[in-house]
Amino acid sequence: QRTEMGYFEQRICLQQNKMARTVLETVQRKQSILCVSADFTTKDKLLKLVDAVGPHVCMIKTHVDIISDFDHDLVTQLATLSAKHDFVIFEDRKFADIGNTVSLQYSSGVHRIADWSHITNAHALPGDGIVNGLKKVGLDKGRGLLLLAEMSSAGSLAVGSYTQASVDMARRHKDFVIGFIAQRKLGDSDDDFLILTPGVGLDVKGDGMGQQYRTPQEVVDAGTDVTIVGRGITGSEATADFDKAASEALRYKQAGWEAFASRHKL
Ligand code: S5P
Repeated sequence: QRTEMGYFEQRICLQQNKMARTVLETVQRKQSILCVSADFTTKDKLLKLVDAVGPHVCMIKTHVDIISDFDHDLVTQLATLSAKHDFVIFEDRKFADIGNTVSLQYSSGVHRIADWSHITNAHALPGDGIVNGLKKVGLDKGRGLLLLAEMSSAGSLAVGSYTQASVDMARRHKDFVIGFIAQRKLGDSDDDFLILTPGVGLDVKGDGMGQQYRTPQEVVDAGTDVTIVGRGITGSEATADFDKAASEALRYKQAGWEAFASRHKL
C-alpha cells in the first residue's frame, strides 16, 4: 500500500524543473488541488479575493492584462499573499508568437511577467521557438511553463494530432515545460507532466460563451492534477462577496481533494 508521502515523493523525483516540484509539494502540504482563477479587473477587488481564497488553494491564476489599475505594487502584494497563504502564482498569458517576440513579451512591457509569475503558459502553435524564447528568459529565474494542449471551450481546434504534437514538444523541453493545460491525463508515467484543467464547475454546465464545465470528480477521474475554477468560486465582480468566495473555495477544495485522494489512494 502506497502512503501519501510515497505518492508525492515518487512524482517529485521525476520532475526536472524546480517549479514543478514546488507545485506538487504545495498540493501535498495544503491537501489542495485547487487553483482559483482570479479574473477581477481592479487591484483592490483582486487582492481581497486572493486573500479570501488563499488558505484553500495551491495556486492562484491571474490575467494581469484585464486589470485597469495595474501597477507593480499589485505584484508586490500578490507575492506577499503567496508567501502568507503558501500558493504558486500562475499568470495565464497564453503566449502565441515567435520566440523573439514572446521573450520580449515575457520579460518586458508594463507587466514584466517573468519577474513575478512562478508559472505561465503558451500555445504550441508557433513551434519549438516559442518554448526556446520563453525558456531563455524564465529558466534562470526558476520559472516553469505549461503548454495548452487542449482547451475547455466548445469547438476547440486543439485536438488529435495537435494535442499529440504539443506533448512531443513538451518532451523536448523537460527542463522548462512542466505540463499542460488539458482536459485529461497526457503523456505516460515516465513523463509525469502536471495536468491543469480549466472548465470546472459544480453548479452549471456552461456560460453561454462556449465555456464547458465538468465537476472536480469528473476531471480528476480523467487524470487531472489541478482543477482551475473561476466564476464558480468568485461569482461576478459587480456583486463581489469575499466571504462567499472563501466558502465556495473550501467547497471546491474538499470536492477536488476527496476525488484526488481516492483516485491515488492517499
Ligand atoms: O482551455 C482553457 C484554458 C484556460 S487557461 N479554458 C479556460 O477557461 N481557461 C481559463 O480558465 C480562462 O481564461 C479563465 O480565466 C479560466 C476559467 O474561468 P471560469 O470562470 O470559466 O471558471
